[in-house]
Amino acid sequence: MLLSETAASIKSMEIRGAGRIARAAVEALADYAKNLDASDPETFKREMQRAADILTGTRPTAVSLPNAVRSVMRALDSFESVEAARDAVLARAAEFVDHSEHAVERIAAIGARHISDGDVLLTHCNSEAALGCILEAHRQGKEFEVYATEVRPRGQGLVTIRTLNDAGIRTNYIVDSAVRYFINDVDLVFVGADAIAVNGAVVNKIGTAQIAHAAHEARTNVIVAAETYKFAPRTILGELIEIEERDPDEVLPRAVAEELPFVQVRNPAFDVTPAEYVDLIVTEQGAIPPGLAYTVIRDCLGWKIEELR
Ligand code: RUB
Repeated sequence: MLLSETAASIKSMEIRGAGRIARAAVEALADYAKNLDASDPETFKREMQRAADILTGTRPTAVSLPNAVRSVMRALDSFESVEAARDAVLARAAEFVDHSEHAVERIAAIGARHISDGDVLLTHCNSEAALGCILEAHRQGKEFEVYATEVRPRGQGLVTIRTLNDAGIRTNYIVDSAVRYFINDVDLVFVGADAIAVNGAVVNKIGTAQIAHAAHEARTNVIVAAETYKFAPRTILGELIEIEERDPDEVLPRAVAEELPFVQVRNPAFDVTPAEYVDLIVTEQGAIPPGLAYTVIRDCLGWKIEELR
């Protein structure tokens, strides 16, 4: 897919979910590098940076996107010719996609260990990593059922229930506001993440924080399934993760909104779940408590507090 097409598809959410967004961006960057006609390495790097900026500007919250793009762009730190730079970008992009796919498989294997026969799970939105754990437990022959939320306003829950249904997993489809009503029947909440801050706070689809709060109150464990590139390095500098606010039309048809001049529709796409409502984060490197988020940022992403002083 062309760079502009990929950027448009990410923005319109045809390509969605933090992991898929990251892989699509990296593939678009590789494709752009393959066809980029540049007279010298400096021009090549400049044009690549322009492409990288277009991709990272599409959706602001999923940190997997800038992390993935940065990991490919790091291949351009030193190079002698346009061809060498191109090869380095292509190799780094292929490596990222391969790593990402394996990470999801590894998370599925680790996360599935936490699911037992007879469990009732709840999942919110449509996370490849969280669903991976649920599908793997099912493949292993474990018997359980799932509650899946609708996910207003974009309805990602429909994608989730199709996947669960196709796998033959007993599923209850509920509106988002029914979570607290059912939470006492639930043993384990499984969600994904768009970003994880250094303090272990998890940014995920709007509604996740309410679910985690209800789960905490009911003493139901919350497990977050997230690749290490979902951790947000710049939060160690005190930067906050930007929460995307999407078009009001997604919530209320424009014609109706126009009849209500005193009403403003707010449509944040994500929210922040405090670390104290998260019991475990399952990464491809292993399962960690949220308090160990800094070690992931340091050891897996290479950001050290000491070097930032
Ligand atoms: C998707 C969402 C998902 C995370 C993790 O939001 O919040 O839970 O991105 O998904 P949107 P994954 O639909 O707005 O992109 O595990 O697939 O990376």
